Amino acid sequence: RLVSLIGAPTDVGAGARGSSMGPEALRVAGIDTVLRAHDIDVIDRGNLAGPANPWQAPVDGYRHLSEVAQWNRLVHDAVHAELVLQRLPILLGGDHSLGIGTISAVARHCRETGRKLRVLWLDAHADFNTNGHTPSGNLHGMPVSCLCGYGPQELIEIGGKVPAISPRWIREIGIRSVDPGEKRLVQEAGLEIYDMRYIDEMGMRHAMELALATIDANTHLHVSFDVDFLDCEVAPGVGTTVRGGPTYREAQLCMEMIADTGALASLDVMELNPALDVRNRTAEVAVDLVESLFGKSTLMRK
Ligand code: DIR
Ligand code: MN
Ligand code: MN
Ligand code: MN
Repeated sequence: RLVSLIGAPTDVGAGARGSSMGPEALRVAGIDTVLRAHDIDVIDRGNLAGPANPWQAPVDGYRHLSEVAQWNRLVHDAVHAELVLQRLPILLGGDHSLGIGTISAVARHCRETGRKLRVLWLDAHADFNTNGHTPSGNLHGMPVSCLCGYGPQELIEIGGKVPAISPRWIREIGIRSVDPGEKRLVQEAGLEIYDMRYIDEMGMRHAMELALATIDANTHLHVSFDVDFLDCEVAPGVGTTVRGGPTYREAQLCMEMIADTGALASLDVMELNPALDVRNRTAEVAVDLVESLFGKSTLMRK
């Protein structure tokens, strides 16, 4: 298998500074070495170079809209180029607003190649705000709504088609923080959400069985992994921790079940914030989970 690492060192979409150091922390934790140990051909493309963080207040409910758009155009082009080369892109974030760039590229490539797209959004947050609902103006709270066509023109049109994706292609897992107006939006859009209550009651296994149920041989599976998906005891190095997330083992099971589909074709690792981490522990956990996504298992798999 062929994998390309793309660093996007920015925090322009976030409310805390520091996710701009995420790509290097994932490299320090050995993401390339770990993948190579699984017989994967890994190329590290280095980092994209976008605008600096001007650290300004929101305008019309959006903070740093033009910087977020510039970063996402760079990400879109870089991710699409890897897909054309038939390589599996791993976007090393960077804040989660960059999911607009990766997923718009993946959706475009699926249109061009006639593949079916499924997006697994692993997150504590639904990331479905609009400028009228956001409590913060931070665009990392809006990538899913932008991809579904609700958002500013310069973000929703990045993939060349509006909307870039249908809400029916998305499965959100691990959700436990949704803002008041955002709750109504996800309901209206009909997003399929396996929140923490569902996982508590039914178990990660059942949630993932349903979330993966419509994947077939022609499916491109994109995983957008916001590291704050994990319980903050396991993963303190993120800007917006929310208590009560999946345990280490629940997260491993989630990744192992995704690996078993054999459909994983692109990946984001987002929101890692080394400035808030403890001796790079969160980066190491993230790399460990990525290893499971690429087929690490305790015993021989049947
Ligand atoms: C909150 C926090 N829902 C907001 N969002 C995210 O500001 O929109 N934190 N994505 O990671
Ligand atoms: Mn293409
Ligand atoms: Mn989040
Ligand atoms: Mn997120």
